Amino acid sequence: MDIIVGQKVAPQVIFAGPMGVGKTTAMRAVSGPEKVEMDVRSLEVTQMMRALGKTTTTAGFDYGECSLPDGRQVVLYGLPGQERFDLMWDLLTPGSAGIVLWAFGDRADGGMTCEMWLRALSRRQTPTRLAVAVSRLGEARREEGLQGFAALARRFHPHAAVLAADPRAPADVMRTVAMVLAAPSARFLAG
Ligand SMILES: Nc1nc2c(ncn2[C@@H]2O[C@H](COP(=O)(O)OP(=O)(O)OP(=O)(O)O)[C@@H](O)[C@H]2O)c(=O)[nH]1
Ligand SMILES: [Mg+2]
Repeated sequence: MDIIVGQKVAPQVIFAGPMGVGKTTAMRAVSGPEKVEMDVRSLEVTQMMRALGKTTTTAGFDYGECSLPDGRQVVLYGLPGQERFDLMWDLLTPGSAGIVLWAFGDRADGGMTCEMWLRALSRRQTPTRLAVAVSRLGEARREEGLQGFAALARRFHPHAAVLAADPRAPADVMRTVAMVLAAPSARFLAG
């Protein structure tokens, strides 16, 4: 199949969230061969990137197509996490059926960064579905951690689904995509 970026043959789900959280990783975990990546070598390698062994960053967007276990086809777009590429955020979010916001569950500033993203996504005027996928939440503090992210997410979206997910695990990513598509659509709130 030829790739026609922007085709409307399937619901489109956006992967959003901060740099290094795992948007490109999640895309790779579930996409078939029809995918596009726009990662470039990062000039700046932060301490966090070094710890992750991450040397590239998405400068445009990721595009992938995945088949859910029930056979539905979904088109996935991954946004660049760095704010200097935020033109892509406003370009890609308006047409989507749902947004998965990936968040760091293991960082002190994880909630604050998630709030910054929710505020940026709330620029979208039309209703959409939202799921907040929290990565790196250890088993011990999973419930407590998810409650905090759920309270935050609902300030910005009345029907946000909130779950723990590992972007490296195909089953987790599939579940996240299925959950966002099952969630009710609504307009973003001012927060
Ligand atoms: N230890 C650990 N590493 C993870 C986890 N999730 C993702 N990673 C790693 O974190 C890195 C994420 O990198 P990317 O997928 O490029 O991140 P991104 O969100 O696309 O980043 P930008 O495109 O730069 O915004 C990868 O090296 C993953 O293997 C996790 O739950 N635990
Ligand atoms: Mg990326």
